[in-house]
Amino acid sequence: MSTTLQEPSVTSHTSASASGATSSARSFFEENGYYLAKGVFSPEEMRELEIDFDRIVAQMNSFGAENAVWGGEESARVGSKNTVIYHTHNVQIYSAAWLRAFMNPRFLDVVQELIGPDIILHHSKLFQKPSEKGSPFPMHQDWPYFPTIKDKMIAGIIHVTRATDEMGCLRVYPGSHRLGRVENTNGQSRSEFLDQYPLDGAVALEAEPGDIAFFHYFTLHGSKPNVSPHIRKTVLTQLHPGDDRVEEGNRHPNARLVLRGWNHHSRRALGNE
Ligand SMILES: O=C(O)CCC(=O)C(=O)O
Repeated sequence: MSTTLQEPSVTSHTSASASGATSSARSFFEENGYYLAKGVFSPEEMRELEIDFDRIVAQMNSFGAENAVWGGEESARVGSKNTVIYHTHNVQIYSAAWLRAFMNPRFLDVVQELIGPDIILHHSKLFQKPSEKGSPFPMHQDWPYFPTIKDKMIAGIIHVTRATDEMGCLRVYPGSHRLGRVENTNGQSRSEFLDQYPLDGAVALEAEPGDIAFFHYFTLHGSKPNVSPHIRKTVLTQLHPGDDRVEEGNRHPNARLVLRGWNHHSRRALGNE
């Protein structure tokens, strides 16, 4: 497939403060398929949240946490051998502080700017990329994992620690959300299409604690291994507007948490699930 994507530039990105230029957030997001919101949470708030982050990882380990490194050829090609990543879905089932973070008005104001006033948390996901050996993610689109009827799903990665390129920060191809649904792009099976989008050619979104990297679920994204002496800690939120919903029969964990506004698709049967 031929594309009209702009030339990638490593470690360049546009940013805006949570309080200031949010009106430009939507236009930047619509143009580029991603948006890095700077300083949404304060350093103090992140220090508090990091305590619960570490507690979640310790609790997972006490139950025998497994290495959640992706299998498959694509993952091996980007250096996943002998790497480790700790992961759990839905941190809000562990920690009230994290649930409060998802309800934080500063967070929701930015999300509202991007997807409107009805905000549903589909799921959240903790990732700890250990120092020296933190696993990479091959380039992929997210839609194959939880396709929705209106394709309005986005992710917002909340940075608990700094994430530099050496630490395996998120990398994106600006404008790739315009590709729409491309088959076989989940990043876990061999894809000639994804060969056109190597990790090296993507823009690295380096971030500080409290920054949030938002991206559309069509946006091609991935990350390199963490080869630094520092641990990379993030919590990803997967969000959609209240007039969208995942397609019938999708088996991915779905929290259906209404963070703001209304879920127009809720019905009695879902309440019983
Ligand atoms: O956190 C990262 O480095 C990437 C995560 C990711 O691509 C995903 O969960 O879909």
